[in-house]
Amino acid sequence: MMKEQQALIPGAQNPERFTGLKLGKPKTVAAGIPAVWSSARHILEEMNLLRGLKALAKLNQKDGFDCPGCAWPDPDDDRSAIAEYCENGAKAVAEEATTKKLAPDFFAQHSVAELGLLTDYEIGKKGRIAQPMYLPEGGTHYQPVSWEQAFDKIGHHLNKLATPNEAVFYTSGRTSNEAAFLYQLFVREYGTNNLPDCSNMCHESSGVALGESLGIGKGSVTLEDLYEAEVIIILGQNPGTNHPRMLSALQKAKKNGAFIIAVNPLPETGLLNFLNPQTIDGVLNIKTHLSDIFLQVKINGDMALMKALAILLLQEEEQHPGTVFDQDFITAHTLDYDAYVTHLKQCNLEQLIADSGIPAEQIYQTATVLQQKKKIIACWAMGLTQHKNAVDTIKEVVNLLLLKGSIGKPGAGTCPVRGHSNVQGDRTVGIYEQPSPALLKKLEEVYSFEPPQEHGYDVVKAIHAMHEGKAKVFIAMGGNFLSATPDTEYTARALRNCSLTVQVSTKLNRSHLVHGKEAIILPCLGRSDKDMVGNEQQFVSCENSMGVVQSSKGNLQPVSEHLLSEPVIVCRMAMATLGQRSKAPWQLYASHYDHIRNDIAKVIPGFERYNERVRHPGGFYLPNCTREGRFDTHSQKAHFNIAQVVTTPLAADEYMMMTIRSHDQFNTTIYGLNDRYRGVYNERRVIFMNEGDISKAGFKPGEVVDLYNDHGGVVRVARKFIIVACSIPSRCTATYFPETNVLVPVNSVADKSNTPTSKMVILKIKKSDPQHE
Ligand SMILES: Nc1nc2c(c(=O)[nH]1)N[C@H]1C(S)=C(S)[C@@H](COP(=O)(O)OP(=O)(O)OC[C@H]3O[C@@H](n4cnc5c(=O)[nH]c(N)nc54)[C@H](O)[C@@H]3O)O[C@H]1N2
Ligand SMILES: Nc1nc2c(c(=O)[nH]1)N[C@H]1C(S)=C(S)[C@@H](COP(=O)(O)OP(=O)(O)OC[C@H]3O[C@@H](n4cnc5c(=O)[nH]c(N)nc54)[C@H](O)[C@@H]3O)O[C@H]1N2
Ligand SMILES: [Mo]
Repeated sequence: MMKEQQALIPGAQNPERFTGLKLGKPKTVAAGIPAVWSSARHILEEMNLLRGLKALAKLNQKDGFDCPGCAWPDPDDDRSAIAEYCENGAKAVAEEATTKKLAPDFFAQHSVAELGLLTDYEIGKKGRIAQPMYLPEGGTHYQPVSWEQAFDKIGHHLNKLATPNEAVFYTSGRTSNEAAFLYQLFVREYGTNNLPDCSNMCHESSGVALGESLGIGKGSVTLEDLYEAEVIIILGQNPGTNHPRMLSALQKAKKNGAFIIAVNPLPETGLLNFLNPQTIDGVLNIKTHLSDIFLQVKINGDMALMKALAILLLQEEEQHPGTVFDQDFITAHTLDYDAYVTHLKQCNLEQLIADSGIPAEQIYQTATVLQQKKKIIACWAMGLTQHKNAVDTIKEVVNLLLLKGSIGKPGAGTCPVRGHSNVQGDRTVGIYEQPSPALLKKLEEVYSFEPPQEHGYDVVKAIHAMHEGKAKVFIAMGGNFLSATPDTEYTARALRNCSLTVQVSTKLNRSHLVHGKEAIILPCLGRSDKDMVGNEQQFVSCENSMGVVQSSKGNLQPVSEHLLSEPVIVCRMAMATLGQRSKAPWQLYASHYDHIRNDIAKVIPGFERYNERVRHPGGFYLPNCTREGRFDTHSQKAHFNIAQVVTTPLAADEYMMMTIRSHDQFNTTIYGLNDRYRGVYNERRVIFMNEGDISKAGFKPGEVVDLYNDHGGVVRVARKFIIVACSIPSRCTATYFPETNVLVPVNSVADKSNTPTSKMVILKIKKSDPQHE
């Protein structure tokens, strides 16, 4: 018998309302002219043509602003003068640069409870928040508040806590280097390392795996490497939707002769074919065929696949020594090769192939390709990081690269493709709940205060701490904590337990509506906004997925005169909280961002002459030991990792669910209701299933079902999803994030990285309960 799910918290979940599903054929080619139309439509819905053109003209240009979409790098050399962006970058800009705004009268007319009845799509379409807002204890409506009063309230709450560890300071990955550095400085001077960030739910597993295996938690390749690669393996990533500009890089690699292997449970359109709208070929409908081999892996079957490939390569190497593996590299630079070989010999190849879900002949074919190649790049994203054994899976990918000596040389290496446009930079400048002793020592040296040594809460630990009343004040620098985190109802309860929740935001979202006893919204400038301090225009900087730091300078008139920049907000929050006891020059930092960069240069390695180098068109590369052929592990060698494949047995009526992004969303921001490439229109409450599974279970496509997860003694329910048949391995299913976050158990996390297992949710599917119609 299933136990009842806990009572619902009003407004925590997207309403269970259908919007009218229309199905089309999944697309076989990405981008092209439909993408150009889609960009134009989204821009024109939010602003006039002039403002739209002005924004797009500076998007990703060397003197312009960094796209608020993904972290894919810009070319070092020439950039397209008119269109160095993609369809989804244009949507991200449309969403941010909208001229719609929410003035205080909007909040006076609509209670918080009423706003909670809107879908995420409807909430996002309301516009930019135009003024600081405050929700008093017991209040039903947000009211305007001055910046002064807002900061005083925050300072007051923080200063009355029993210990600084009762406060949590979250960061989302759009925050600039300047703002992020100041934020961690403020938080550590205040006295805690409670700095969870969106990385904890995103590429944390990559950071841990790469750090332990190779000595740096970042990828090693540059765009040039992609152009030179002989093989590019893309695992668990949907670049056509989430990193569309990567397709141009793949196209170029392909023209240079690269062989592309895609590993995914879904035949994602962007992995198949590409029409580059920025080239004549694309406009003339001449497509580039991208993947040469598509391996339709079972959810979490990647580690088994990697091991099977390694075994086949080993067999060949043993027959023809020195022809398959790079023995010189292995001897000079790695540890535990012999142990790894012994381990491979103990594995059962047939079982591994079965666990991967891929036909044996395709795996043999792939091994034959890899056998002959020396320059291999592995790219991956959330399809590898959000699983119980994610860290070991990524280390297994690294094992394969090490066997081939495909690391630390041109055309080869690791490429974890980051999500948010500055998520990598935020970590580089100190947003981390487990700071290194070196960082803390530097802070002490430069600022003469004693930073806290004890590690802080990551995202999952922060949720538990708030739930248990151990954390009482929650402050978010961007993001949408409630909707992005697992176990929506549990997290909602955690946030509601707080005495104060503060959101520094551009747009309204559900985290403003599920709040602590008191709540504050601080509206900030976005990437595209012109940031004036006094009479001088300021710029900030960001680090992309390949470790390039570049300036970002918005050029649009902000929608409201009451907005402040994130760096200024942090300075004023710090002054209101720390007052005279602070050792940092907050006033100076707020007066010109060069002062912030001068001090980042003193504290963070790799930022020497920051102000000078960030002003070079295109910015500068941060140091990267792996790229330079060194491994900064404790042994100064790269480590082969030995781990067992873990399989998750499913009962006869159970399925595995991955929560993925549609083509019309940026995380919890829903741009539209279409998922064009997958042929799903006007509806997000869908569950993708294997055709055979649908009939075996007695369902029909189009039928409405309820989804259940039973983990740790709690049964979670997400009601009303429409079955859509698609090409996906048997027993695997997919739904959109964040609608099904309610089903992701907060206690189901990846080993070592503590990342919620958002791509590995065990599911039962039942006909929809008519009681809930
Ligand atoms: N337009 C747009 N761009 C974005 C975002 C956005 O929401 N919208 N989000 C940004 C962020 S923060 C991030 S982190 C990235 C996310 O970028 P992605 O990682 O591409 O995003 P997901 O939709 O989570 O897609 C995961 C992919 O992995 C596959 N997958 C799932 N489970 C497995 C598995 O077990 N094995 C394998 N091999 N594949 C699997 C899915 O089928 C899907 O193709 O994109 C960034 N860019
Ligand atoms: N089930 C499931 N859950 C997931 C994932 C998944 O694949 N499946 N993916 C995870 C991943 S990879 C990530 S990165 C997280 C994302 O988690 P978050 O980063 O917390 O969420 P976002 O949706 O990116 O945040 C959107 C909000 O950020 C604010 N915002 C936008 N631009 C700015 C800005 O310039 N400054 C400030 N201050 N605020 C701004 C807006 O108010 C907007 O509503 O979600 C995670 N959650
Ligand atoms: Mo992410």
